[in-house]
Amino acid sequence: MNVLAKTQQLDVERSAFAHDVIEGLARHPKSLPPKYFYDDTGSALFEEITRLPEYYPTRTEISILQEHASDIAAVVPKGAALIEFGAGATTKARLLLASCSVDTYVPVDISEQFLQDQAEILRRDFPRISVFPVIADFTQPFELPPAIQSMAKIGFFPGSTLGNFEPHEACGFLRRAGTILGTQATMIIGVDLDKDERVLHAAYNDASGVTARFNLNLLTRINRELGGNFDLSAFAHRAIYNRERHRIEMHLVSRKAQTVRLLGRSFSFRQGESIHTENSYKYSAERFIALARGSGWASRASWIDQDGLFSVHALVAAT
Ligand code: AVI
Repeated sequence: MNVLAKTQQLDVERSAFAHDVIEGLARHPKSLPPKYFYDDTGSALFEEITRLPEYYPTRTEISILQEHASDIAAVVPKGAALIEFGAGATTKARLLLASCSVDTYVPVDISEQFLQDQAEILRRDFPRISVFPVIADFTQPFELPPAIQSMAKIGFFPGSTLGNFEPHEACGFLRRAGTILGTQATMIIGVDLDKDERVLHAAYNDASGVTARFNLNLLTRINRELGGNFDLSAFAHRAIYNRERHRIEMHLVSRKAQTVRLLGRSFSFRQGESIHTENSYKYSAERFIALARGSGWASRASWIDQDGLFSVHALVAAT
């Protein structure tokens, strides 16, 4: 992308961010979309979260992928293309690339620089695998590279990112993925399981406060990119489990009555008023399979760790 195109894209991204923040803070109750957590600092803080002792999902999913590597390889046809929706740290894709007979890896992500860097490292580490990065928002329809058209396609969506979608959005994502991947596709997807509230509470209220910094960084980003004047010390991180809706909710709670200004507008907060910043839905294996079924996919296999914390599912396009 040339410099002008890049500047224009940054303008579009900034105005979408401005629009979503203004709209979210004008709502009752106030909310902000979780996708804006991931600026450079937010992405680094999320990487830190994945290594916390309390945050079980990442290490548990990796252990499932390792332990069941040969069963997972059995659902992957020879010479298939692995298409990863949102390619963060490629640790999990690497496990599949090492154990499955995949010829081609297609990471799909919005961040061009990150994708190109990861692609280069992967090409070096897996010289027999062709890498075709696709720069796209994976929550929207996108085209697969023509070079993989005739190959069997395996979608990969690890990390329980699906849990950050509202159930109807999760359904929409799975349907779109089905359209993109085609009727013969398989999808390997990681889904966090519903469990003891204390385990969930600890995972999102870690003792060292990394999740709090991750949550508050959203306000830092608004201050920097949209000229806001949020006082970070006047907001507290709170994560609670909403049992009826099977979800962890993250909030930023105003410690006092205050007014915040950004982009020429004012937003008033009562003491104790919250900005709802994220939902992280937790599923039972059965509820997830029912959701997948209603979204055009049938369950082929499911793998769960021995403590029942996390699940990895292989889905096939339902006919
Ligand atoms: C990215 N996503 C699956 C994480 C989760 O667990 O919902 C984001 C996160 N939020 C707080 N901690 C981690």
